[in-house]
Amino acid sequence: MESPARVASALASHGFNASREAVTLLARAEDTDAALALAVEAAPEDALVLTADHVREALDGGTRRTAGPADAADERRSTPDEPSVASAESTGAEPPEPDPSVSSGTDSPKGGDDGGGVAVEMKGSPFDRDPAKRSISVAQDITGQSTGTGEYDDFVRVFRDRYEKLAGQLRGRVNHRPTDSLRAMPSGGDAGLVGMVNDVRSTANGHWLVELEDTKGVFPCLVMKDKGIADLVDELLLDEVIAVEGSVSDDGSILFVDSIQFPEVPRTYQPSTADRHVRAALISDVHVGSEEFMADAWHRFTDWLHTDAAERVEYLLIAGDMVEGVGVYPDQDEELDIIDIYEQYEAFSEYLKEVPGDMEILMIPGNHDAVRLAEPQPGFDEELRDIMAVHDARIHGNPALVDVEGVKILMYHGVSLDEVIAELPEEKASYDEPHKAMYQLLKKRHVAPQYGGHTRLAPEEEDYLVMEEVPDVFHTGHVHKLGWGKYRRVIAVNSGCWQAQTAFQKSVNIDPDAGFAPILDLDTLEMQVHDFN
Ligand code: D5M
Ligand code: FE
Ligand code: ZN
Repeated sequence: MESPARVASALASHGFNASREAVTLLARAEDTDAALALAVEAAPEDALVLTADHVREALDGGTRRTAGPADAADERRSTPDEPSVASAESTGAEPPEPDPSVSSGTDSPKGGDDGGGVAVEMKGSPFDRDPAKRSISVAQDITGQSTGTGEYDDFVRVFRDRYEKLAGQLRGRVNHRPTDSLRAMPSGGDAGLVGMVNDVRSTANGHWLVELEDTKGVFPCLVMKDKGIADLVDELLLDEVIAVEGSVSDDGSILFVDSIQFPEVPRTYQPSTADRHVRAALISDVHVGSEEFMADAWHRFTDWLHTDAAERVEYLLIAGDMVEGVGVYPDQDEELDIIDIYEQYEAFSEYLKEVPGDMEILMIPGNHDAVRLAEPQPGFDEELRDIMAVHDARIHGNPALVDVEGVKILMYHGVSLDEVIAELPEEKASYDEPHKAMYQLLKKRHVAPQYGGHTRLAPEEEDYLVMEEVPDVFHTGHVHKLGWGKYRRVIAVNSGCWQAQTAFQKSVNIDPDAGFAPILDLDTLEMQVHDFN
């Protein structure tokens, strides 16, 4: 059989978004190129999507319609080459795919009976891939809303908004006293404070002094080393918002901390699920244009998307770094395969054409993409959208909160993960377990708490980086490591990449997980990772 991905790509270059069945029919034709030419020739001029019916009509010349109602006729393949499945969540393997594809096994092209050499078999399919059943919408996205000018006042406003939003989540849990009233407490006593972490330093005796800031001022809070909560201090990042409780010294100058609270995902959080068996592929970091972009693994992935095994995979979510970009890191040009940024997007668009035309694609930018680096990053501009117009992919900003059939997926590229991993102890966040770094972000209810290091911030009307809602799924990339797990029932997945190790990564010992596609069941929230190496 011809590579379905190649067929899809060829159809796309004729302007057709093709359904998976259409592609499979053509890929299985005896002479795929001839069949392709026939289908393209015969398809109605105004058809945007080339359907299996169009292909059948073209190949049969309208004379050999064997299967029942046209819409139900659906080509199936048996025993697709299933790539190896890395592993499933600890809860066990994913529920066995109902295997309605069980074809009669006579799925080789019949060939030659009508002189065209492009005859195909048709069988009914119980699958229902009705796009009308899909629903995907975006709840939060900076795209088109950016107003920030980068003035001092904008920064003040965005940090105030962060404080307000996160303090709102914490205030009900402690007896919050503003910093000015703490200072005025006549003879100390118990009190709580909700504040933004302004500074963390150790004292001469090995205790921790955490300075918290609210809208009235800053207040020193002392965490004693033997308090049992001292290891939480390890998790603190500057500019995150926490609550503390304890007792204020008699002179009102310091708060002795008994407990520390994070905004958190509620322990009882119950994620929502889709009402039908449908799946989404969650990937990121394609890096087209880099010499290390793994085109072969990509072809295997997109070929797989055309098989029965991927039947239920109806969504493709890409969390940034579509292309390698230019001038992102020193000496990056030495490893560029394509040096022009627009040509990189053109090439990316070609690779995207291999994806079945009947899948919904949604993407957000990353730090290698041609949008502003400061977060929140708006979605691609018109010029880039035009280049990537295939599939009508949905293009949103970074981060974006997306509702896919009732499942709230927070997509964020993940630049802050470098920071979380650098700041926190190894067991709490590391490149080998990137999902644990994501747990920290969930706990802090902010995708990029610490400002001023790796993470660049664009001050906007409000802080778009706060997780106001708890997502059901948190999807990031950037660190090029694969890792997933559950944090209080929220799925955190960092999706690896499609770029082999670069010279820089080699120099710092980053060993990327490339060529994997995490596939998420939207009805059970089970994860399965497919290896396309
Ligand atoms: O980043 C991929 C990963 O590698 C991410 O963890 C940052 C790190 N990285 C890659 N190149 C560099 C350079 N030159 N300096 C610092 N950190 C780097 P990505 O943004 O996808 O390339
Ligand atoms: Fe990347
Ligand atoms: Zn990145």
